[in-house]
Amino acid sequence: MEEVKKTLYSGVQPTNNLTIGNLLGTLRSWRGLQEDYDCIFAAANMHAITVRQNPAELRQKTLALIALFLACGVDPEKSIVYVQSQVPAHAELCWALNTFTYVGEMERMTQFKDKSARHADNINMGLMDYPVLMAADILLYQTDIVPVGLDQRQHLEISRDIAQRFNNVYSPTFKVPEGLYPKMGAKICDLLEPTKKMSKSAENPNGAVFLSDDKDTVLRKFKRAVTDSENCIKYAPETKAGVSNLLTIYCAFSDKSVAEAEREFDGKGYGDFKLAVGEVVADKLAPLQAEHNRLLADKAYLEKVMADGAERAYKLARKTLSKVYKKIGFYQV
Ligand code: AQP
Repeated sequence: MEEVKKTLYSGVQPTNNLTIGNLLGTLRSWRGLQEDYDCIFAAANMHAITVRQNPAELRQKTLALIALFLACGVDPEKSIVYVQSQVPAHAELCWALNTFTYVGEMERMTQFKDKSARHADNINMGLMDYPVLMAADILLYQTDIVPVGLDQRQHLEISRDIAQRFNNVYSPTFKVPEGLYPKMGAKICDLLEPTKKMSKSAENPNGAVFLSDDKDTVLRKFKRAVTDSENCIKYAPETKAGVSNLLTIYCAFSDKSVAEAEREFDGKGYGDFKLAVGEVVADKLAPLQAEHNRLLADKAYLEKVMADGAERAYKLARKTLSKVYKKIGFYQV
């Protein structure tokens, strides 16, 4: 008998340029997870428009993100790779789930508060509704597991709450998903402000290492990374945020433990340490960049992957939506 695998869902917004935070927080685990789960990976372009985007750029970045998924080892024959807006059920389920979500809890979301402060001229309803759309993304596919960075934990908790509320009012309809956070790299911080998360839309691009950065740029950014005046390479996130962040990045990219890295740099200065971190990151990014560029040159193939993925996702999503519509009392076509 064929083994029934659990379903895994994750998405990334096609905004700005992706950082090593996005890679370590979620993307790089995807290749291996495909072996154990039925995976669905989305370019979350409906989430992206909660902040104003240039249309041509959004289209280009969406295609580039699909290429990046594949460059990271996602196999479109095994996993579903698609663009969120090509499956209308996301918007439809989001609307229904809005009626199970309270304004007060959306106002308390950390990301909403951060993004409202950064985009004070455009605090739109979509920005506030972001977690409900994310709940719809996950719940539509009867997802068991959601691999994400720690910044998304609060949103995942809300997805679970919404699923449970709906299930309690009607009858079991949605699976209640679990988060999967990487052991190393669940929260990569900004190189210049190491108590804040590294973000693709960072105000100062020198604080973020982009997946497209060339070796010189990577080395320069690590050289300027904020540390402290102790000249001691130890992992202590509470008191040595900068050094601890660099150690995390080093360990995640070199597959070494923190203890091994601390021993390796025992007695060395921050200059040598930062250079070593920069080298390991740049060396790991180079083949990824080459594969990404190779894939980007084949637009027809990428569009085919998107079309096939959308078709497969559409069928699964429709099944759940139809179940929901039946329970809430909607006529269906
Ligand atoms: N600094 C980070 N450390 C670890 N994981 C991270 N993720 C994001 N930043 C870090 C994880 O990357 C995935 C995709 O993120 P997203 O595209 O949904 O956007 P985000 O979480 O809002 O990330 P950014 O970089 O801050 O994007 P912008 O600036 O566009 O809002 C998620 O799994 C996330 O946890």
